[in-house]
Amino acid sequence: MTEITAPKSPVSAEQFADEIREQLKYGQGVTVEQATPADVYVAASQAVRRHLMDSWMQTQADMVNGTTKAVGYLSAEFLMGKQLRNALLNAGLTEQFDTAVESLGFNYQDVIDAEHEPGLGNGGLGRLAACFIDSLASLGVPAFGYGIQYKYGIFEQAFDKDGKQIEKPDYWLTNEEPWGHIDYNRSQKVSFGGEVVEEGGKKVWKPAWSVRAVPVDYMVPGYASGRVNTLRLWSAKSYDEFDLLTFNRSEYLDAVRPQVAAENISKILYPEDSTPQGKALRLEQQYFFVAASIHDAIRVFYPGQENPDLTTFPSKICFQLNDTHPVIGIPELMRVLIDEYGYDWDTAWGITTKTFNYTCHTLLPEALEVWPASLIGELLPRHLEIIKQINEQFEAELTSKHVDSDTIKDMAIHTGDSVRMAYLATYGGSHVNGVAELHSQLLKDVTLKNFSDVYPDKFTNVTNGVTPRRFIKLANPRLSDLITEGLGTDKWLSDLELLKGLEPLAADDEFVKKFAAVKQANKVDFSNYAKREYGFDIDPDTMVNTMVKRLHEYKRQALKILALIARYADIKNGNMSADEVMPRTVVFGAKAAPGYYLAKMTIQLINNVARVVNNDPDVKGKLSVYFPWNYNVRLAQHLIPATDLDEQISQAGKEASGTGNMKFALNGALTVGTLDGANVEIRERVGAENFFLFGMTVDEVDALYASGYSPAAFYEADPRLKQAIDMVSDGTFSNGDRNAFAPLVADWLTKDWFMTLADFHAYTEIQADIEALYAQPLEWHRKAILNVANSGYFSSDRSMEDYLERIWETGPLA
Ligand code: 26V
Repeated sequence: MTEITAPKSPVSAEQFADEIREQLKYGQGVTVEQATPADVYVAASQAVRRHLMDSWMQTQADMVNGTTKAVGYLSAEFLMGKQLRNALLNAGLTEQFDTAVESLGFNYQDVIDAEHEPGLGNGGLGRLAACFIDSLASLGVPAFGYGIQYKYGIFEQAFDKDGKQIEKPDYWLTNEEPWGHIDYNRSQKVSFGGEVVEEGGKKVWKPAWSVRAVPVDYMVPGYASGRVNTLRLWSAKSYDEFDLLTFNRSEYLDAVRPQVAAENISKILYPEDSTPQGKALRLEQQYFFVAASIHDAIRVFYPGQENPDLTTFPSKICFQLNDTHPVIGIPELMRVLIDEYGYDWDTAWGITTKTFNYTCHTLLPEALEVWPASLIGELLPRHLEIIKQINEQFEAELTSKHVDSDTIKDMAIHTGDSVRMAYLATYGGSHVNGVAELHSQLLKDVTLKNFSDVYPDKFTNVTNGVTPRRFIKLANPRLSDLITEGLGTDKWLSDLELLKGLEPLAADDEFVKKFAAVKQANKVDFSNYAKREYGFDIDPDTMVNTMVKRLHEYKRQALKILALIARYADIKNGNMSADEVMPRTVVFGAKAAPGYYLAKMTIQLINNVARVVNNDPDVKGKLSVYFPWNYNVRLAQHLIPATDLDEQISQAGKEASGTGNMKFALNGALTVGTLDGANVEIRERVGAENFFLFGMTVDEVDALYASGYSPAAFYEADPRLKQAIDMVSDGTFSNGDRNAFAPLVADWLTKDWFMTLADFHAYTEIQADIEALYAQPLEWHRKAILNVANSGYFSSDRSMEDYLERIWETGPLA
């Protein structure tokens, strides 16, 4: 007997159909006959929201009235993905929905497809935030996600006829958006600019202009917890009235700053995900959502109190800083406590440092935000003063700890015209964590070494995780059913370590065959999806080999494409006999930051390699390459379950964690990867024999740099590499144009900052192992099962437990 514990609402399909009908009538004013799938989507969403409403209100009440500390996850990005299926799952209404919608005369997939995915994030960092709030709700921990409701999310990617990326605005709010509740009555005023004056011995900030931060609330339903938390995304609105105060000081232009300027603040998500550009608007965005959130938390936890005792604030809520983006919250809380509530500096500092914790998500030095002090001074003059004072206190503290003066200089939070946000976050909070063991170690040893020497106890690790609800249950229903059958229970969905119970089944040929059949059916599904959405002809009987992630040099899509070209040349030149070639379909998905020249050129190269390879009869049936445009959460949910082999091939020491790697392992793909980020831990858990490891280690990378890396030497030494690069420069993939990819080739041969050429040989060597295993399907799938069975650790529920224990010191509501 299989034990089923998934939430199941007592509401019948007929009742739910009536609710949808009613919602269509009273919400949208259409009859079922008039309704489109998009109407039904809105109506069904509103209906399911009603089912979650009591739990939502109860959770808020229990949070405010109880004594359990809440978590405020401050993040500039929440990459939520589509909401309807997830809400139905957690409300226990999935089956009723499917039946109800069909009974109303609609295809349920059409209704699901009518939802436009909110792309309010760039990649891993934003998706992680979404997984984390899902897990907090599922654990019953009171939490807010605090962020920005951008009007335009991450751009929609298209390719032009030459295979170049073009970016189109993603206006995701064109159609009615049933999930966000705009709560005008709980707006916050956020101010900017102006000056600081002394009044009666006190510093008083006289801002020049203000915007209204309007909260848009999204339900975050937990799985089987009966709890519903809130994602509160702030939207900027202008105040229609003049700011009379400013106006009287005759700063006429400031006072009438056009409405658009105010509303620009939440207009668009910045599409760079590694190189901060130091743009004023981005700093405005950061301050905007953080200031609104801090005031909101005070309003929520001290309702109606004129003079709240804010020394208790750290026992009500702790704020997690998702990377440096919300770090301006540290001086903001200081300002609020001192200027608005009259606390002295030391009391304010005690409250602030207890309230904040910081997660670092990178190892690339250029991704650590540094703001020009002059810009902060212009936009937030009072905050700059506070930052300077924090820095003075910090330097005095270091001196008293006998840190030498050179080191103190290196550690300065404010120096010259720079404010280093990572340093401010490290000093101004209680804990700092990296996102995988290797990453946390490198933070301590390299990136934040001085800080870890002085404050060793602040540093900890929490390895990332992903939510099994979205990335297994919703994305891969076939595998979910098989897991439940294999384990005899569906409890693994809230306790993912139970997957361990599948381990013995890897030795059971019957189970392995069922597992293989699931993968095959997913591949057929994906092939149909790719045909429908992209016009691709993917052969589901080939190995599906996927590389999906942002396009960045350090992630080394170039390594994959060069190896692919080498393989193409081998087949074409007859270096491999037909039966030696394991047919492969390589699938790429990646967006490049619009201003990232080499990344965009890499996209163009991949598209052109795909064009040439896919049209060459000599390799037909052996090798094909597809690059579905606009990789997003929806595409991930289709592609990951259909993948046999996943690529995690970043240069060692560069990928902080990766979370795609976890999603693939949990869906029964094998990984080819380097010892980087969470790959290290995945390999440890699934077993070295079930992971295709290649490439230099962090130490080897460092040693090669130190000895003077010459990519040209690798080019000369490896004829296959040489040929692959030569084919890029001789016009093979650019209709004879020898210049098309010249900048890319020049970079490989002279700089190759991430040592693609140095790892090329090892990467091509490991392919033989991969193909030898794939030629034995039963053995391949056995290993895939062992990946699933041993990846339970990578649930974001476990990540949340680790944060709760090591950092937040709180837990579920009673
Ligand atoms: C930086 C910037 C800078 C300027 C404007 C926009 C923007 C947006 C995001 C970022 C942060 C980049 C850091 C990041 O995304 N890190 C990724 O975090 C994942 C979750 O922890 C992790 O799995 C990836 O390895 C890591 O690259």
